[in-house]
Amino acid sequence: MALQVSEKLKSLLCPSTRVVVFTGAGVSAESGIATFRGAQGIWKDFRVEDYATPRAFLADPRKVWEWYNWRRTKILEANPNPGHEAICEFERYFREFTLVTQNVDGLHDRAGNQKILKLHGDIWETRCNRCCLTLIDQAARDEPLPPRCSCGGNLRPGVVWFGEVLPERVYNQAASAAEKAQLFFTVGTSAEVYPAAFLPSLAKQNGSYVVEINVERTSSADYADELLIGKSGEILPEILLYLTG
Ligand code: BJW
Ligand code: ZN
Repeated sequence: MALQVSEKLKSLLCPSTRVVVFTGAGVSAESGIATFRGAQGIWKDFRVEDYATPRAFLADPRKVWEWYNWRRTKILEANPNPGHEAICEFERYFREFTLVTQNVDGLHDRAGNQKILKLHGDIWETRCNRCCLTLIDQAARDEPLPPRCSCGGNLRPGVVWFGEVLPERVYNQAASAAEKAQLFFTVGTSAEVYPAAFLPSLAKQNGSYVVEINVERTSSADYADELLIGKSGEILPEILLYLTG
């Protein structure tokens, strides 16, 4: 059956609407990348404290790198899905469009989005703990692990761990886009991790029409104007059918 969307949402699907799409791990689930929370989530098998904090990296950088290498390999085996592709079409269609993602997998880049605000960094970046030199990798890192920078510091994955601040400029740009948005999609995120999770409510407080796309209700559903329950790889392509012109 065709997706049912409100008249209000249909009226907003025109090129002049200011749109933000805010994504989380659920968008990549149909590409075969595990989400973090829930029954099949990464945190069921790997404790946050052992892999995704600065303290974990200091305690055992080799273990953390082996985990990121495993995740990099999984991501290389995956491809963008129809949800990523639809979001790329949105960027082409809406004149003022902002993609804000919590995902580090690079699948939005591979789908073709040109401008992406990455709140939690990028798994393909490698950064020196000491001198902040940043490199872009194409694959898992070879031995020795942890890799070393020429300055003698340890290189680390360029992602944002718990207890670390988000890249300030990126977050400010995302917050500003959320404040100005007329239509805000929150897609495939549990909206449990802050400060990213403030964005949908920030948009709502500033008058945006908030649409949640998720396989289940999340805490964002309490204030979303419209809930589209289902897989993002199915719902987003159906929304494309309503774009005019
Ligand atoms: C589908 C689907 C399909 C499935 N279609 N949908 C304010 C209040 C409370 C706590 C805090 C606060 N401010 C800060 C905190 C602490 C902390 C935090 O938020 N803790 C909470 C968990 C309680 N935040 C931080 O530490 C952040 N830093 C910070 O605040 O700095 C300031 C500061 C510093 C020092 C002291 C004090 C303050 C940093 C957060 C970094 C998060 N990093 C991670 C790991 C990234 C690297 C990596 O990948 O290795 O980011 S954690 C992980 O969660 C990852 C994600 O980006 C993030 C969000 O997860 P996401 O994307 O929502 O995934 P899931 O799995 O949760 O949800 C998937 C959803 O998809 C589900 O809803 C499914 O139903 C759905 N779904 N299939 C559609 N096919
Ligand atoms: Zn260095």
